[in-house]
Amino acid sequence: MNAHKLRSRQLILFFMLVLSGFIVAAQTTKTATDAASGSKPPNIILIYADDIGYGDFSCYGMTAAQTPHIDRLAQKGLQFTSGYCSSATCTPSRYSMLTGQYAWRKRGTGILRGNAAMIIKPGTTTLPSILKKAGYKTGVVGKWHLGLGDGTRPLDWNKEIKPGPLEIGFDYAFLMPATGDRVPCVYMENHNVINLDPDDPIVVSYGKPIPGEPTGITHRDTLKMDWSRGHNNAVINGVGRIGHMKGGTSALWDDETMADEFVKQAKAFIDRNKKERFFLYFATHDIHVPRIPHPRFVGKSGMGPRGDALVQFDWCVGQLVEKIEQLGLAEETMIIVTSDNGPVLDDGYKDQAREKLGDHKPAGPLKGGKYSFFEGGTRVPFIVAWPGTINPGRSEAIVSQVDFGASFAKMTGQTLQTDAMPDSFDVLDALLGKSKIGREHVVEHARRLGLRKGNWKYIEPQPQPKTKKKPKGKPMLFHLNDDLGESTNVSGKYPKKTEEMSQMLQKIRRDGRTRP
Ligand code: NG6
Ligand code: CA
Repeated sequence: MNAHKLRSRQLILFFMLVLSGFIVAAQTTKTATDAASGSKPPNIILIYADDIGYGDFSCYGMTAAQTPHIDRLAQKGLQFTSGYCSSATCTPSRYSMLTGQYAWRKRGTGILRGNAAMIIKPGTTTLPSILKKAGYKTGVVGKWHLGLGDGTRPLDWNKEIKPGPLEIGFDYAFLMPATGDRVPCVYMENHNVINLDPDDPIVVSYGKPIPGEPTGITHRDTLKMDWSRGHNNAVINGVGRIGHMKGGTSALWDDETMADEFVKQAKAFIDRNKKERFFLYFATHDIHVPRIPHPRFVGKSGMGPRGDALVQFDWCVGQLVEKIEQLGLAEETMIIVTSDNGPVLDDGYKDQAREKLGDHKPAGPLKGGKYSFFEGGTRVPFIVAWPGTINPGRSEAIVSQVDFGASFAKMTGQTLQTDAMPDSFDVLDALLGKSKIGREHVVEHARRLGLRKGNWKYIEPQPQPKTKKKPKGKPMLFHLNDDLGESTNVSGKYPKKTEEMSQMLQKIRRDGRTRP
């Protein structure tokens, strides 16, 4: 063999080595993705209930009515007893879940009006943007309530509206823009209101009434469901709402068929994307007020509209599970069911939620509910099912919805940048039932902040106006093992523990982040 031939052989060998190196590297990356979960990352359906409490499903102790579809899902999956949303109301919980940042860190993330600007800036790392990066088709169907548009000018509902979900990581959106009790009472698909007649444009006002339009005050005796507080501006479909609205008659939603519509749109999204990996954020209106379920659910719970809306929610869950099973995707799909905040009875309409409650305890053994810094405000039902991968059972691990971002980044083989999702922890092993330990602590947010660490729960004293020197009121401390119902404040008995928790919460505030 001459020197030239030898050199070219050496060269070929060298290239083969380099090439095999690449193949090994590529395989390592792929296995890294797979190794995180033990198998290929699944489709994800995140079913997000509105105002459903810790005790509102039969698998979480409700006996007054049954939620068979949710129970079946829970039997196939992991049922968490310490699963949290981040705040005791809707907008901040949704903000935290999608951005991985506690909402109380950011101004303007309280309950939004129906014409508010979007509070998540395009360019922010979000739950959908993480999954989109991993190749998922991402969609949102249902309640948004995170604002729309950039706030530079008032929203014009008759034109294209941007930015919205499509600008922060979703490929598709079918929305109720704010809440069921807020105008405009129309559906949007991607950037536009649907079924709108240009000759009957939508006018929305969150200030003055619109002259000539009926309101819940002027036409109170015509209402299908009377209001108890607020909810007396525009009358849409015989129900008083928050905010004034005129026009858009052909685009108005129908309250009774809203759940059916969302299920239909969710199924269509799944059908369109069944051959690829998809993430569906399915945010129901149920069981928020006004509670006007379809007639086929009326009377089914024996607890009036609130209970009937719960039965309707259970039906929605059953529909999506069935769809996935029909497509043969059960073992490739993770389904999560959880809620945006704790339960409430009278939330502004006379719908007999209290009168017909009987013995049912919407927050189960917990104290408080929606708007509350006690456990009932933010500890919510939390079910994660992925047949074939997650072993069925119960988990006491502390997990929060704010963790979905970091956990699913891990599941799809991604590393979050340091400044992204500052409060999102990777608790994937806990979500998959491989670990009994989730996060060490979680901040609970209502009017004040609470901190749960292990089985201790601390609630800060009422913040005082800046002019006063020292905060008035007392901090609260509970030991949840002995006192899950937060009935006995033991801060006097454990002053050191109280101080330690207070310091810790102050540090969490100061640091601007909790993820290392
Ligand atoms: C309150 C509303 C309540 C509900 C809540 C938001 C009144 C009197 N109360 O201001 O009905 O809409 O806001 O709920 O108007 S949430 O689940 O979207 O946070
Ligand atoms: Ca809510």
